[in-house]
Amino acid sequence: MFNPDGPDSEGEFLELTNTGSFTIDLGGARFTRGIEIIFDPGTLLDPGESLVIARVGNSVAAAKAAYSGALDNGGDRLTLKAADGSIIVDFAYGDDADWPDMTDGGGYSLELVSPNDPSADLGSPLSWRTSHDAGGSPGSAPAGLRYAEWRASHGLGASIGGDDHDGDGLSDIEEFASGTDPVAPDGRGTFGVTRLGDGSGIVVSMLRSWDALDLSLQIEVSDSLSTNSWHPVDPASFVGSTRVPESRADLLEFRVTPAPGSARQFVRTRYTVLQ
Ligand SMILES: [Ca+2]
Ligand SMILES: [Ca+2]
Ligand SMILES: [Ca+2]
Repeated sequence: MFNPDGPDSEGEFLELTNTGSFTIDLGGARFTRGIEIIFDPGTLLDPGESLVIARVGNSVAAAKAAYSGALDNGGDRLTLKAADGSIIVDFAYGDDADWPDMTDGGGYSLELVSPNDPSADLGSPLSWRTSHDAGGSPGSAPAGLRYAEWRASHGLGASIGGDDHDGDGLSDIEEFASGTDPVAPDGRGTFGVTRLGDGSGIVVSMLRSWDALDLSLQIEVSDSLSTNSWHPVDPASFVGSTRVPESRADLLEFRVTPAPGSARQFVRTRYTVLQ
């Protein structure tokens, strides 16, 4: 939470989670960019455990340690180094239009889409989402359902790729992504296309439900539809994500323009359930 809707000195926080399988000793580790804190000796983080830190004088109940300095409201680079000087994490977040709009003073926190993915690019706005609830979830797991839990909650068995239980044209996983009902025909698509006013291409949009926890969305493009021609769209084409409260989802938008010299471009969405 880099820019809370109240005073930054009270509401800012940062949550560190050990996603590995060994206990981490943070004693002597310190942030060398962005904020200032040196962790006390004996600060251990077990696998799956989280540690919330917040500004000196904060009112974040879950905070276990305090830092000086601040998470800049205009974006910041954060570097955490271990006691031996090796870099644990180093990335920059931003507040431009391609970063989730409600996290920049709107009362919501930035949360990782796939916190257990060590290859996630923390500097990319595509790796982050708006927190499920206002205030974020410092010290507790994010709200929502994993795909298997969501299927079970609707009485569906194990997933078979391409399932469309209610036959409404939306696959089960697309219903999970968009927050629609997989056992009742909805008849509303989640994939939108708008032509750019200057004719240079299109904007592709799709919903990502607040409740979908372990889901990755990717836009892929092709100029021929042949199997090997599909490739992920350039991350720079990500326009941003906007909250759509009536759908309980975020609307993700990508700008897609045909490659120079190609007459056609095809676009598809790939949904992946994260491990
Ligand atoms: Ca701030
Ligand atoms: Ca369906
Ligand atoms: Ca449905």
